[in-house]
Amino acid sequence: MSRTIIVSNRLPTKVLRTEESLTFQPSEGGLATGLGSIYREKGNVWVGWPGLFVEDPAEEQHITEQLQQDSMAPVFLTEAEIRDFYEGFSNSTLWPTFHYFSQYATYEQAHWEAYVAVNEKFCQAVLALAGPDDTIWVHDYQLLLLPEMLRRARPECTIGFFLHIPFPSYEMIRVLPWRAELLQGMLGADLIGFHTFGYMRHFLSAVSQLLGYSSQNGQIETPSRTVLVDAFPMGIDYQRYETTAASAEAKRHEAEYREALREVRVILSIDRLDYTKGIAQRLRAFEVLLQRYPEWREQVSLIMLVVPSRDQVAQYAALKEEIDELVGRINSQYRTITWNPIHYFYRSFPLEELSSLYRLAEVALVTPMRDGMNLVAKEFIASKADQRGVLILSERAGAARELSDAIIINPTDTNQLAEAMHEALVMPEEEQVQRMAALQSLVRQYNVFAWTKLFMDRLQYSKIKQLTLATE
Ligand code: GDG
Repeated sequence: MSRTIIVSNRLPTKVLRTEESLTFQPSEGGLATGLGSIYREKGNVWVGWPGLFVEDPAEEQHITEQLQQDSMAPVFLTEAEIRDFYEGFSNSTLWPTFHYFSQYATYEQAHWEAYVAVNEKFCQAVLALAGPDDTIWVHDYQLLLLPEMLRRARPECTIGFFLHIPFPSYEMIRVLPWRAELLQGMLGADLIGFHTFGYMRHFLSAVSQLLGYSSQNGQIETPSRTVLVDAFPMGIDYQRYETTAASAEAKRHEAEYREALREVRVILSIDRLDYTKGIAQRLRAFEVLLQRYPEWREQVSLIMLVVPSRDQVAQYAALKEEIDELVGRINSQYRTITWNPIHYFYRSFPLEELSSLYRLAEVALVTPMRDGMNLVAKEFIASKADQRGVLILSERAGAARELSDAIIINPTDTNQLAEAMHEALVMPEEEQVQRMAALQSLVRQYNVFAWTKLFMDRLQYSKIKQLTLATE
């Protein structure tokens, strides 16, 4: 019987070490939910790093056995590997380059070597499990070389690859010293998926200009094989957000917050700490709103959640300081005894509280400089039972391709963003409902389960096509 193997940098369960014991904490992330129904099926497995360093072989054995019971296979990484492969090549070379922040990118040979070695380590872990007829679905920018490594060892396997971040223009990719190896690595797959057609077009162009392989209708001819490329915009577990937002607990939290805020209207902002998310620009735009429209002072507050992330990387620490300063400056200038312009939280919240904030907010600001998709935009939409509320969305988030009923803005245009906030705050209810209803029907239909099925169906199709071409 053929099986499906999911591979990603992190497992959908995080293992934490406390003083005397280990805890296994399942992730609530979108990917874990979407692929949950696949990897838990009999015989299937998810391969990835469990999130902690292990030196004791007995402990390694214990963790492996525990994870195995829930269809997971760990790849253990050392501290040096996390430093050079993860913080180094993945997050200091690929992440900035793929998000058009090349000024932040470093090009270290040692980081590249660690990246190759860790992709090889993942390859060995998958090969220990994979038979010749199996289907392997590899995820994201940390594992760009893995499809080709697997292909060499298992030529008959069905291999899919999905990139969760943008694929940038050829002009960005050509800067990377290891550009050809990275593209060749991805081309080991039978099917390569992106969030949008724009990213797919950039990929086809890079492959053609750097490797000389032509393509037609999303089908690349390499000297040895045909590779299909397509767009699969990722969705969320709509029902989960809808139900959680309607739960008694979410309503209770909302009532509590409402009481504390009195009549003040709420604009919401939720992100991981990342320079790609446009957090500082958003704060400046909120300041412009307060300057230009004094009537909103004491009437509107910005609730801003920033979830700690990658604070070992220098630019992230600097961004944190910039945000602290901006919030401090704006609050000290405009606050009154009874009103706080910005409520800023640097920590993560449980889902029920997140849902109550989605309920509470009249406006959501999702204004990244670049974002592969952005799931916060979709979660806000799913949480709006009464269909009131306005989404302000950056034209450079993948989600903007689908969510055209949002107010679409250019996140570097501070004036436009401030005007969009004003427009959202005065938007008639009828228009809000009209827009939100359209957004909801789209996000409900193209949920994460539809996304998974679409990709898996297309992957099986790509293999059948490959076999037909081979016998012709
Ligand atoms: C990458 C790509 C692409 C946030 N704060 C809390 C919390 N969150 C959850 C949100 C959302 C998730 O984190 C963030 O997902 P995004 O899609 O917005 O962004 P990335 O983490 O950068 O993800 C992105 C995604 O992959 C999928 O392909 O869309 O473009 O960069 O689900 O709700 N969750 C909880 N508490 C918080 O405080 N529980």
